[in-house]
Amino acid sequence: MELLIKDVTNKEHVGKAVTLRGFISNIRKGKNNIFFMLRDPSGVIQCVSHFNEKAFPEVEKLTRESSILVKGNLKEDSRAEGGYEITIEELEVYGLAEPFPIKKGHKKVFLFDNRHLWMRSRRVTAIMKIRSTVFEGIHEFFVKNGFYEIQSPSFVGGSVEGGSTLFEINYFDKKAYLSQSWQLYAEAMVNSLWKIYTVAPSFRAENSRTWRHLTEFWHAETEVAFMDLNGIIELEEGLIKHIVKNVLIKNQAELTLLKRDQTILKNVVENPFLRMSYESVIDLANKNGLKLEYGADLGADEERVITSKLNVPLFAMNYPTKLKPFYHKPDPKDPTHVLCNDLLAPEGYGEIIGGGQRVDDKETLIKRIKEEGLNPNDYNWYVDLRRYGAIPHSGFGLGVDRLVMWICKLPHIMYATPFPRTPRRIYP
Ligand code: NSS
Repeated sequence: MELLIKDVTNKEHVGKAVTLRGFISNIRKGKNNIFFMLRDPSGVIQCVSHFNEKAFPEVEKLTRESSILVKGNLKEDSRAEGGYEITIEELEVYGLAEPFPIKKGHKKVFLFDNRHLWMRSRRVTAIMKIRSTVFEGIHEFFVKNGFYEIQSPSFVGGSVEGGSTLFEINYFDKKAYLSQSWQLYAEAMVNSLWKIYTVAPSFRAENSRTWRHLTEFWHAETEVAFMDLNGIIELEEGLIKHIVKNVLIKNQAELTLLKRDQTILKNVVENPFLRMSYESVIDLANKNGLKLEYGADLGADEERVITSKLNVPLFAMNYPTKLKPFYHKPDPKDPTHVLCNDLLAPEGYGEIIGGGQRVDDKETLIKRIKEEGLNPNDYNWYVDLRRYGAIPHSGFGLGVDRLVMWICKLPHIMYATPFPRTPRRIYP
């Protein structure tokens, strides 16, 4: 079995020959020896070759980011990072690297232009490991709770989240769009499967260019039959708690490397989330210095102010109907508001989830579609779902990149995703 650095850096292997593959992350050539750090997905280890013992002409040619196989004797060395060192006995070079373009102190644009190389840095690797735990946690949570995983198409004929962020594409002789959300299809599939989820990319032609918008983002969505707004809020809270708990258990090394203060993450796992009506959220914003009127929409800037002093997430509930898409169910007690929620992450991050209860009667749905200036005929199949045995149902969508950004406390969503897509960036 092939071993990684984490598997061999223990007392059991000291004094024995170990074989490792990896990349050279740091190299120092002296008169009598060469030291370098070998890096693999699990960590780094110092390797040394003393010229007086056994000469390796290949060693002298090694460069930063060359890929190699090393065989040598493992010993403890308290001066080396990680506490161990390998004295090289055999060496094989897979690829000798040209001078590596990435050095300390580069600006953001240069780093994202070289994202394919920058990926190898320890910081980016740590973020991607946390991201992996987040995806694992999503699947684990839904599977454990008896959900079916099911997919919807990415080529679609209409909008879910408003026309302004639709990506239009040529689809032979027709117009088509890239999916903004699986939701409308989920509402069809929920009638047979009752508890469903998906994890897939969604697309938005967002020109807002904020620190939290991508044009392609990963969307974890769920839809549940016979569930109301309160039920879906509990499900959201359970999911976020499960994911954050998993990260705290599995990613201590990465959170430490990122210097992430874990107090709030622990709070999130241990304490109930806050719940507030839209109006109370506006009041809270105004207490914190904003001057918002009832009816104002909340964007990145407003949510930053609202959440910057929170230490658990906040459910902002029951928004005015005109602020939300047609599929939200108007509150029977006050139809000027809908049974929706946005989950706002603390520490200034704001919305990570949007969801709520769906319109379940045909007349209201057609009326709401028209009010949004859309043509009900384009949504015939969706209206059908209210013609043939409509049921109460609810769902939500979690922006996974936004969640990773908050968990890692990153300054921009681009850092949270491997190869970010924004209005300005499609390379590499
Ligand atoms: O537009 S949402 O608020 N809601 C929906 O798409 C619903 N149709 C989901 C559902 O009920 N099945 O988007 C959901 C989340 C939102 O809270 C963000 O966290 C994320 O998706 N989102 C984004 N992340 C990154 N970039 C962009 N542009 C983006 N847009 C939404």
